[in-house]
Amino acid sequence: MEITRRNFCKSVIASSALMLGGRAFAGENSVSTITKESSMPFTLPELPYAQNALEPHISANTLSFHYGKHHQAYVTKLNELTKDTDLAQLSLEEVIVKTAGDSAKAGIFNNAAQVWNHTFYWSSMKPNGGGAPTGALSEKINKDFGGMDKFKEAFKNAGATQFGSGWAWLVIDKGTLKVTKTPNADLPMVHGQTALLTMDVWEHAYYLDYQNRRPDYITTFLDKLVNWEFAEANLLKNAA
Ligand code: MN3
Repeated sequence: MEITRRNFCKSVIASSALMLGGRAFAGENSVSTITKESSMPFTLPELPYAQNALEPHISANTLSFHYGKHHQAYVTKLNELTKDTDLAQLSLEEVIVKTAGDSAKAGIFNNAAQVWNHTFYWSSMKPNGGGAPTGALSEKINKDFGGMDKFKEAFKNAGATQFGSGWAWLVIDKGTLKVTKTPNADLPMVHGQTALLTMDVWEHAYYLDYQNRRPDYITTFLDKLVNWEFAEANLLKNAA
C-alpha cells in the first residue's frame, strides 16, 4: 500500500492520542524513516488483555488510570526527556542501564524504569491466574524457598513491608530464586538480577479497588491473578 506523507501524518495524529501499537504501525508500513515517528522512539505497549479482563479483582477503572494515564505518562515523559539526545536512539533497557545511579539523569532513569516495570507487571498477571506453578519453576521454588507456602509468605512480606511506593519481585540472583522489594522505580536489572515476576505496590495500583488494604490486594494478586506461565518462561529464558 502506497502511503502518502499526508495520509501518514493524519494517521499519526489519529493514533498519537493513544500511542497504542506505535511501533507495529511503523513496522508494518515501513515508514519508520519518517522523522515524525523517530521523534517518539518510546511507545506504550498494548495491554495483554482487555481493561476489564481482571475484574472483579482489579477493576477496569483502575486499569484505565493505571495503564491509560500512569503508564502512558511515563512513556510521554521519557520521550520528552530524551528528545534530541543520544539516549533516544537506544533501547529502553539500554537507557535504564546507562542512566542508573547517575543523579543528573534520575528523571530519565525513573521514567524509563517505570515504563519497563509496568509492561512487566501487566504480563505478571492474567485473567484466571493464581494457583501454583508447574514444571521447572515449581521444582526451583521448592528447592530455593522450601515450598510454595514459604515463597508466598516471603512475597507477601516483601509487598507489605515496602514502605511507600515500590515493587515486590521474584528474581534469579546468581542462579538462585529470591524475593526482593525495590523502592519507587528501582528494578532488578540494575542489581545484576533477572526478574521473573513483579507486583506493583504503589498506591495507584490498588487504591481505587482496595483503598488502604494493601495486604488484601497482595493476597488477591497471588491467589487470583499471578501468571505463573510468564514467570516460568522468564526462568527458562534465563537458563538458556
Ligand atoms: Mn504503577
